[in-house]
Amino acid sequence: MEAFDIEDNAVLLVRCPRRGIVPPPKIPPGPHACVGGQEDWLEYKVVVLGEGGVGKSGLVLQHCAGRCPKRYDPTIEDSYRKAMTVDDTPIILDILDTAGQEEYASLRREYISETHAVVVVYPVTDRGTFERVTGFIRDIWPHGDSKPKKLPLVLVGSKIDLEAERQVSEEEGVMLAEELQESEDFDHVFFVETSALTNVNVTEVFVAVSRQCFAAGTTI
Ligand SMILES: Nc1nc2c(ncn2[C@@H]2O[C@H](COP(=O)(O)OP(=O)(O)OP(=O)(O)O)[C@@H](O)[C@H]2O)c(=O)[nH]1
Ligand SMILES: [Mg+2]
Repeated sequence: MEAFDIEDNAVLLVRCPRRGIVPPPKIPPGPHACVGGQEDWLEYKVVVLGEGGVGKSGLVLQHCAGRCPKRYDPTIEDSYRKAMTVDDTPIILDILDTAGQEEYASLRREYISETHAVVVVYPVTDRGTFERVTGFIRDIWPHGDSKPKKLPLVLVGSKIDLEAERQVSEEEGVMLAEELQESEDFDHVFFVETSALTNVNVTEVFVAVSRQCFAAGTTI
């Protein structure tokens, strides 16, 4: 992957239990805020999806706050805003960390309809989850329209620090990404393996998302 640059003063702006109920705090005006006519900033919405416990929050928190909680605390819905510079372009990613628990599954289609890009996570330590990825995506992807929505997709194989427990090879991840790409439902599919715990390839996920969004050409 080519070089990229994350600004030291990139900001974590929002963490709220239910978007829409707790309003995000006002972004302070300044060179790293996308308010008050800071038109140079591009802003994209990204939704992070996957079954419960696969490592979505670890990934998002490592990227936005530089930490991966060891204790499992199931998410209902958390929203973050993270500024970074990718390919000399300052951007803000509006990242939605979703619930993997089945009781919230009905919200997933709604998220897809409102986003610019999707990150889908499975742990390399769980073959069952990996084998359900295609079905999981098919369930939430828009169907039935004469022109289904095409979105960029980043497929993430998480928890690679648990190498001794690995059940899914990197090659299988690559093959799944290729199959998804060939299905033509996606604008672009990027695959990467990560560890949120040891901070491996976490930034790469969001750089890839940003580049896919640049390529797609739409912003908020
Ligand atoms: N070893 C290891 N553990 C991880 C990693 N990422 C997350 N975990 C752990 O896996 C458990 C679940 O991680 P979460 O990130 O909370 O999972 P989630 O996908 O957000 O789960 P839901 O919010 O219920 O959908 C936690 O105990 C984390 O500490 C990782 O990269 N490596
Ligand atoms: Mg979570």
